[in-house]
Amino acid sequence: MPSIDDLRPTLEAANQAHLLTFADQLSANERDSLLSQIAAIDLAKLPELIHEYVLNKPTFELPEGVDAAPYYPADPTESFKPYDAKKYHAAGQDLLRAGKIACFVVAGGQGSRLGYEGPKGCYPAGAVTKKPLFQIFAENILATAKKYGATVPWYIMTSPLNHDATVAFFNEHGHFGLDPADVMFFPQGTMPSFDMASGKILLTDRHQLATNPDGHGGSLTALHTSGALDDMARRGIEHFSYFQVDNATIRITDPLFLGLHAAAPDSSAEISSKMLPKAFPEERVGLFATAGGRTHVIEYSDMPIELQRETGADGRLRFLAGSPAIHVFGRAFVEKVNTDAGFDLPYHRAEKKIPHVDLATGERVSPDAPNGVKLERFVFDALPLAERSIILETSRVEDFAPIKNAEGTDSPASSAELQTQKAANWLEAAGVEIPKKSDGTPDCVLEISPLTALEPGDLKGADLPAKIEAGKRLAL
Ligand code: UD2
Repeated sequence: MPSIDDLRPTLEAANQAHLLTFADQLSANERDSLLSQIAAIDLAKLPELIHEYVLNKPTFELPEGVDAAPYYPADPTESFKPYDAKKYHAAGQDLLRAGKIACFVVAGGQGSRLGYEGPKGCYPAGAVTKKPLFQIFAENILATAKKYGATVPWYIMTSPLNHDATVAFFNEHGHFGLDPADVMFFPQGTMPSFDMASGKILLTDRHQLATNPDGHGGSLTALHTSGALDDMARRGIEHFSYFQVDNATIRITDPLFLGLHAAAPDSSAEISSKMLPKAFPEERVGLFATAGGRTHVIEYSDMPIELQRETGADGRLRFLAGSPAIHVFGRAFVEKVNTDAGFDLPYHRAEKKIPHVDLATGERVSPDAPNGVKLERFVFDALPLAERSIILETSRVEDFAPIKNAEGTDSPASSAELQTQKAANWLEAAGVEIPKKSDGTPDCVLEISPLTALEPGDLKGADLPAKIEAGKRLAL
C-alpha cells in the first residue's frame, strides 16, 4: 500500500490532490481504504481523460461512407436476403447439443429509472406469476439444458454496488434449480465520477471516492479479468449469448441466431446482433450502420434526423435497424481483443446529480441539478472490431419486453402486455381459442414459463385448454 507522501506528488500532477483533504482526520482503516481506492486508478491517464470527456464534450463524427447495415430478415423468403433458415437453425441446435454455448447477462446497471432498490434481476416481472427476471432466465437456461442434453453455463456480471445482494438472492432461491457450479458471478469495473466544472474526482465521504459502474462495455474486460473466459475455455464453450437483465422475453438460446452467427458465410463468428425495425423515424434507439466494411451502432442522438427520416424505394426507413442489445459473441474474439494492445473502447459522458462531500466544510451535499460527469463504455462499440458481423431481424413480441421505467413505454405493464401477446400467439398456433378486445389484443393475462415451452413447437402435446375465458389470468 503506498503512503500518503508517496501518493501526493502523483495526485498533484493529476490535479487530484484534493482527495487527501481529510486524510489527517481519518482512522487508520479509513485512510487505508482511501489509499487503496486511489491506488486502483490509472492516474497517468487521468488528465487526458478529464480533458477529453469531462471538461469538454467530445464531438461525434459520423463515420465516412456510412450506410444502412444489411440484415437477415425474420422471414427467410424475403427477396432482399433469402436464406436457408432450417439449415442455420439446425447448426445452432448442434452447437447447443455439443455443449458449446454459454449465456451471459449484464446485470451491473443501477436501474434508477425504475425506482426499484434491489438488483434489477430481482424485480417481479412475470405477467401472471410475478416471478423475478433472474428466475425467468434461469428457467430458460434449465429448459435449454434439458432439451439439448447439455450443460449451459451462465455468467452473471454484477457491479460492486449489487454483487452481494445478487449472489444472496440466488442462494436464497436455491439458484432456481440450476447447479451452482454452472453459475458464475463477477463484478464489473468502476470509474471515478467527476465534478463537471473542475474535473476533480468527487468524494462521497471523507474517505470514499464517488464511483460508477464502467458501463456494459466494461463487460468485455471483466469477462477476461474475472477468469470467466478461462472458465469457458475449460468447458469447451465457443460462443456465448449476451443479453440485458431488463428483457423479460429474451430468447436466450435462439438456435437460428446461434447458427447464423457461427456458420453464415458473411459472419466471422465474432459478434452478431439482433435488430428490431424502428417503429417510427424519431424512435430513440441505437441504429445499425456500416462504414469501412465494418458494422457500427450509432446512437440516435448522433445520427442526423434527416438520415433517420430517409426512406428507400420500398417506402421503408433506410436506417431501419434499431438495437435491442441482443448479441452473440465468439469466445475467441473476446479473448483476442483483451490481448490486443490497442483494445480501448471510447467513453461516453453522462451528466448526473452526484451527492458528495463539500471540501471546504466536510458536509454532504445533495445537488438538485447535474453537477457531475459519469463515464461509461458501451459494448456495441466493439462491433467495428469484428471482421464480418451479421444482424438478424427479430420482433418486439418474440424477443423484447424490457422493464426500464416505472410507467409507460418499457414498463412492467408494457412488458406484461408483450408477454401476454407472445403467449397468445403461441397458444393460438397450437389451436387454443384466445379472447380478444376490440383492438385485437388478448383479453386476458398470459405467461408461458420457458420450462413449458422454449419455442412454439414445444407446446405440441402439452396439456392445453381448448379455450381461454375473457379476463382470465393463466400461467402455463
Ligand atoms: C440500452 C441501449 C439502447 C437499447 C436498449 C435496449 C445503451 C447506451 N443503450 O439502453 O440502445 O439497445 O438498451 O434495451 O446501451 N449495465 C451494466 N453495467 C453498466 C451499465 C449497464 O451491466 O455499467 C447493464 C444493465 O444492467 C442493463 C443493460 O446494461 O442490463 C442496459 O443498461 P441501461 O439500462 O443503461 O441501457 P438503456 O436501457 O438505456
